[in-house]
This record gives sequence, C-alpha cells and structure tokens, in this order.
Amino acid sequence: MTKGSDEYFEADSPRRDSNDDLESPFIPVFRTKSSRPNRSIWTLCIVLAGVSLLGVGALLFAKPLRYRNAQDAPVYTGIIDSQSYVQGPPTQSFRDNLRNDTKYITSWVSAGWTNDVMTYGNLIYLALITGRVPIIAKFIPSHVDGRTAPFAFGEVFDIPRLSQTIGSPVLEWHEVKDSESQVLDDLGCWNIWESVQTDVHDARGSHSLNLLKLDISWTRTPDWVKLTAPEIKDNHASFWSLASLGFPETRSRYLESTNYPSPEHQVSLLPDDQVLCFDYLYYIGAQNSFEWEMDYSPAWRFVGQHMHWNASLERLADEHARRAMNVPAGEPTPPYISIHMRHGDFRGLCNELPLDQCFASLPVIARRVSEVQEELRTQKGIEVTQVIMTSDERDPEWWSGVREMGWTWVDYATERTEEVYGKWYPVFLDAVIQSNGAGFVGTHGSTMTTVARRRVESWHGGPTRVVRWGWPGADDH
Ligand SMILES: Nc1nc2c(ncn2[C@@H]2O[C@H](COP(=O)(O)OP(=O)(O)OP(=O)(O)O)[C@@H](O)[C@H]2O)c(=O)[nH]1
Ligand SMILES: *[C@@H]1O[C@H](CO)[C@@H](O)[C@H](O)[C@H]1NC(C)=O
Ligand SMILES: *[C@@H]1O[C@H](CO)[C@@H](O)[C@H](O)[C@H]1NC(C)=O
Repeated sequence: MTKGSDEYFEADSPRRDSNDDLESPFIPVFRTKSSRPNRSIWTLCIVLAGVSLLGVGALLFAKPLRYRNAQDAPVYTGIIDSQSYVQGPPTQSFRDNLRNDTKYITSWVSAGWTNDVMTYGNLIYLALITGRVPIIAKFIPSHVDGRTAPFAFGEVFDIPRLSQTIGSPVLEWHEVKDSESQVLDDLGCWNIWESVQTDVHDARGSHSLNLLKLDISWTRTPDWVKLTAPEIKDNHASFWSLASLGFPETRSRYLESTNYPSPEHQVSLLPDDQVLCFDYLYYIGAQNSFEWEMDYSPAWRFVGQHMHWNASLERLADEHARRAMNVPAGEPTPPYISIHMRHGDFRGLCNELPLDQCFASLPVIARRVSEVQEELRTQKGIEVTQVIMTSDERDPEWWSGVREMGWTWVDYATERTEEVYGKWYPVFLDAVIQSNGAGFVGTHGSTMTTVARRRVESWHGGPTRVVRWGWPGADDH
C-alpha cells in the first residue's frame, strides 16, 4: 500500500530530479493575491452557487430519492433525517437494513487521513450527482499508529449540518451494519484501479473491507472512465463517467466487463444496482487531476467546504489553542495565524540535499507570515500577532527555533492528548487549529495544507500563502 504523500507527488514533483524546472509550477494554485478574483465577487459566486445548489437539493430531495409521482410538488422539509434512509438499527447483514425505495453509494479509504477526507468528499459529491445516499466508513489509521481503533466520520465532521447544507442524507456504515457483526456480506462493486493504470491487475484494497466484513466481487470499469487520454500516465477517473454507471442504461451496457469472484465465498456478482460501489475514489476529477487544488473544484465547492467540524472536536481544539496562546479564562480566543509545516516523510523528496537546505527555513516562513499579517491589516483592519505552528516535525531543536520566532504550538506530549483522547487527536486538533486561523501559511505539495488553506479562505475569508521548498531559495519571490 502506498502512502498518501507518495501518491500526491507522483504527478509531477518539481524537486525529484534537479533544479532545472524551477519555474514550472507543481500544481496550478493561485500564487499571489493579484491573480485571485476579487474577493467579494468570489464570495457572491459561492453564495449564488450555494443557493442554487440548495434549490436543486430541495427539488431533488424534498421527497428524497424515493420514486414519486411527477405531479408531487417539491416541498423542502427542513431537517433531513439520515436515519429515515435505513429500516432501523444496524443489522447483522447490511442488506437487511436497506430500504427498497432508496439507492445508495459507497467506497472505501486507504491513504493518509487528509487524503481519506478528500476521498469521502469525492464520494459524497458523486452521491449528489447520482442522487444516491452515501454510506461512509470509519477513518482507518495509516500515518497514525496502525493499532489505533477506526474513528467515525461523524465524530470528526458535523453530519447533520453537512446533510442539511448539501440537501442529501449521509449515512455511516455503522448505522447500516452492526460493527460487531460476524456476517461476511457479498457485494458486487466496480473496480476503477485497474482501468486507470496499465500495470495493475487488481482492485485497490482497503482494510475497511475486512472491518466491515464485506466479500467483494469486482467488475472492471470500462476504460473510458479514465479522465485523461489512454497514453497519459495518470490514474484519475472522471466524476461523470463513474456517475453514468449508476444509471440503468449505461450500467446494463457494461456488465460483461472482466469480473473477479469474491476472495472468500468465490461468488461472481454483477456490480450492485442498489448499492453502487467503487474501490477507490481519491483519484477523481471533473476536468483535471488533483482538482482539490483548483478554485473551481466541484468536490470542494459542493461538498468539501460544507464539511464543518463536529462541535465537540472544535471545542477541544479551541481549548488547546487557548492554552498554547496562554489566553486567560473568560477572555475570547484571539485571532491567530496558523502555519502547517509538513516535514516527516517529505524528507524522502530531498534526495542528497541536507534537510536544512531542502525544507523552508524559519525566516523564509516568517516572510510569508508577514505577508499574511500585512494583508489582514490592510484588508480587514486587524492586527494579528499570535502565530500557531503545526507540524509533523519531531526535532526539539527545530521547535526551539519556532519559539525564538515568537510563535507558539500545542505541545501534545505535555497536554497528554493521546493518553486522554487517543492517538487520532493530535492530527485532528492540528487540522481544526489550522482551519481556524484568521490567515494561514502552509507547505507546498501537502494535501493537509491544501484543505487547511481552502477552509481558511472559505470559512473566514482569510489570506493564505503556501511556502515552496526543495532547494535553497525555492520560496524566493
Ligand atoms: N499532528 C500532525 N500530524 C501531521 C501534520 N502534518 C502531517 N501530519 C501527519 O502526516 C499525515 C499526512 O498524510 P495525509 O494527511 O493524507 O497527507 P499526505 O497526502 O500523505 O501528505 P500531505 O499531502 O503532505 O499532507 C497526516 O495525516 C498526519 O498523520 C501536522 O501538522 N500535525
Ligand atoms: C418495500 O418495502 C415495504 C416495507 O418494508 C414493503 O411493504 C413493500 O412491499 C416493499 N416493496 C417491494 C417492491 O418489495
Ligand atoms: C460529535 O461527536 C460526538 C462524539 O465525540 C458525538 O457524540 C456527537 O453526536 C457528534 N455530533 C454530531 C452533531 O454529530
């Protein structure tokens, strides 16, 4: 199993071989404020898109996903109760809990946590465009200690709020099938992994399948699901090609594709019609690869930005941030600039270059912090002096350098966060703290940075910068 970070850099790393492509952008993100559309027009677009999405959502889901008479007037009922899209409490076999008038969609995860968040965002967007109810499995550890228990999506994100905003129910697997069930369920699913790569002859595996006790019979998706031309080495599939397989006309035309019997029961099943399922949805785009980087990303605009934090998690992050900034009880949490410096396994991309020349130095980061401070001052009239660093760096000397810059951080060891709450919490709390910065400075090439940047931009209208690295002077600008 490849780690998320490797996957992300697969596309085109500017620093893997030499410095000769300094000018070629790694990913087409907006680099400067001036190249951005005017903020208020931008906000207006988002609001209008949101309003029209709500309208569509209301129409589609007024009597959501039930087959209904054409003359039924659409009525927006207000609260969407996801629980009404299953028969009742979780059952031993998942199928016993499905409603015969409802269609579902599901998929699984197998990378770093941020990638998995993006994968679920893609799944939920695919649910919207197919008019199906998404069923989300728990997060499973990868960078986090592998023995850590899986963690429910609804304990990280506020599902009722998400569901309400996007106008679709969102179910979790543990609401459908009993987590303790020993029943091994058969299911026929589409395998994309094999269709988008020439050298792969299997579906993308996921430990989720073992945990959920699912025995999958895979059917290869048609080759045209690939987003880019066949000769281009890129493993993305396109949203609408996958969506079309969720409708009877296209589905029935491709049922003859290569099928593999399920590993345990050795049954060959057609791709399920009621529960549309795909092996892996990280590599999906509407128009481009790695689309979460791009302003128009539909998965971000229609789903990702509506994935707000579960309120308990957000409260806990606020408490941690307040202690890091020494805020006296009773005083409001001051605005701060959050930084995400991704080190850890990114050192693998430094080749023979010493790390202190490869990773951006603290003064280089500080230059970006000043730019964000300046923009907050001139555009919002706020003076932000607090700076909170988040990073997977472990070197204590580096952290004392951070202190010398006058910045702070959450010390999870002193807080005993892992002992008290569990091993998932440092990364969750860091993600919340990043997202709640009045402004944000991140690391080029990191998906954790990408989602933090987008959250700060769309939730707080905050200025953001992404620091380039990989050779001395990489962030010169
Ligand atoms: N607590 C904490 N963990 C981090 C931080 N940065 C990275 N990590 C860990 O490293 C993992 C990176 O994996 P992902 O989140 O999927 O991202 P990736 O695609 O593998 O790598 P990136 O794209 O660089 O973020 C995170 O999930 C965390 O487990 C940080 O600032 N704080
Ligand atoms: C669907 O389920 C309902 C209640 O569970 C049942 O009354 C109905 O007969 C079922 N319809 C079909 C077509 O199976
Ligand atoms: C947030 O997570 C807690 C568990 O930590 C859970 O009890 C609660 O229901 C979740 N909140 C929402 C709105 O789902």
